[in-house]
Amino acid sequence: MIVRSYSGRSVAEALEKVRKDLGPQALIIETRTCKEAGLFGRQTGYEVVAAGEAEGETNAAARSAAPAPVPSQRRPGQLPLPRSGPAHEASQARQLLSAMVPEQTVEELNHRGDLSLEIASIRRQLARLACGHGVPTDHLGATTSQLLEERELPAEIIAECDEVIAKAGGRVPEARRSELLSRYLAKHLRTTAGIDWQQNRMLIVCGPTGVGKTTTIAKLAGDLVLRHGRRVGLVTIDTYRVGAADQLQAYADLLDMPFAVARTPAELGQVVATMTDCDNILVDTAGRSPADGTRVHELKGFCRAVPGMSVALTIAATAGRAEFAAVVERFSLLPVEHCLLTKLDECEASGRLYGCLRRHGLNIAYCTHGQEVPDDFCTADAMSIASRILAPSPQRMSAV
Ligand SMILES: Nc1nc2c(ncn2[C@@H]2O[C@H](COP(=O)(O)OP(=O)(O)O)[C@@H](O)[C@H]2O)c(=O)[nH]1
Ligand SMILES: [Mg+2]
Repeated sequence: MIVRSYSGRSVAEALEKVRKDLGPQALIIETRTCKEAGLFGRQTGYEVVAAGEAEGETNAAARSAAPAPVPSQRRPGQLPLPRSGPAHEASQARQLLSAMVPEQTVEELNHRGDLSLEIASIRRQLARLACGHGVPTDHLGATTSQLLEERELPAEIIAECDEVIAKAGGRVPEARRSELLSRYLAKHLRTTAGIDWQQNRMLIVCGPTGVGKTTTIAKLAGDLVLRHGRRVGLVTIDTYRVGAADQLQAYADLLDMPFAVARTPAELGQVVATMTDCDNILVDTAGRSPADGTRVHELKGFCRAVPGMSVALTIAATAGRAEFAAVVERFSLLPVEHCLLTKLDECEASGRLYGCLRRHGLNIAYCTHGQEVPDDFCTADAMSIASRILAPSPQRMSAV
């Protein structure tokens, strides 16, 4: 196994050199931009670091030189004990990479344009881990990297933050680093700063039990009536839990709004048809556990019962990674357009939350940050979500 570096004016050009020299099965370890003086005048160039078999190295020889297979008793994700030597590091990286991500060959990467840069960046970070270097944090400094780890920001995003600071070099004063990182992190979140209530006349609010669906509907209704002067009707299809309808009815009475219960999709259609004088109709649902596929399926019937019904998924900011993924997966049966993020006030692992939101690419419309109706609620803002990760101490969301 040999590791070499190739440069070109584009990634494709550098990859072509890799392919010619090491063949199509070469493993790309790193792709980076470079602006070295005299290399390409003022243009940005690309450098690709690739590993492959040396000329004359037979498959048999390569096999005999290969590291011993990973012992089966090693837990998934656990790294092999570090040994030294560049050749060993390269093969170690290769072993880990092939276990974690499907190998990309030069030919494949040639067809993937920008994606190749992203894949190479992930590989670079994994290779560092494999070689015992850990997450790169040299440029972030100990205090910031410790804070990001405490807030459970995923390792690959910490590495990105390190690169952001590295690229900025000495140009950003210490005091503005947090802002720079928050801006970078915010850029990768999808927020819609509320819902366009002219376009989305009816909204059905779904999500797991106890995440705050009913409370959030009351907050939305309060905002629509008190701040936007719209006439709102409330409907619940939550007939599973004793007292569930009473909870929403109490809010409807308080805000002087029409209220109805619908037991079936057909009833929902009828009820909505009677609320012609309402500018907006908000529909509450019973909580569905992510494991309860049948009930989520039932919800599909309600979502389809009325043409033009928009769907919002409510997720608690306190959900762990696995729970978050399970909720998104289960509710993807429904045509979800908006995300309502609740309980931000209870979320300490703001980095973990950020990782989940970014990974699942949800359109976050509103955030809630307390039990008070209608106050503890605001339109979603990517910068406020991102800046929580770098705030010196747990920060309370303030209403926008
Ligand atoms: N801390 C906090 N609690 C909330 C928030 N939203 C709702 N809750 C509480 O979560 C609990 C469940 O709320 P509920 O609306 O009944 O949840 P549902 O089962 O999804 O309808 C109640 O005690 C709410 O007061 C929030 O943003 N922050
Ligand atoms: Mg409820």
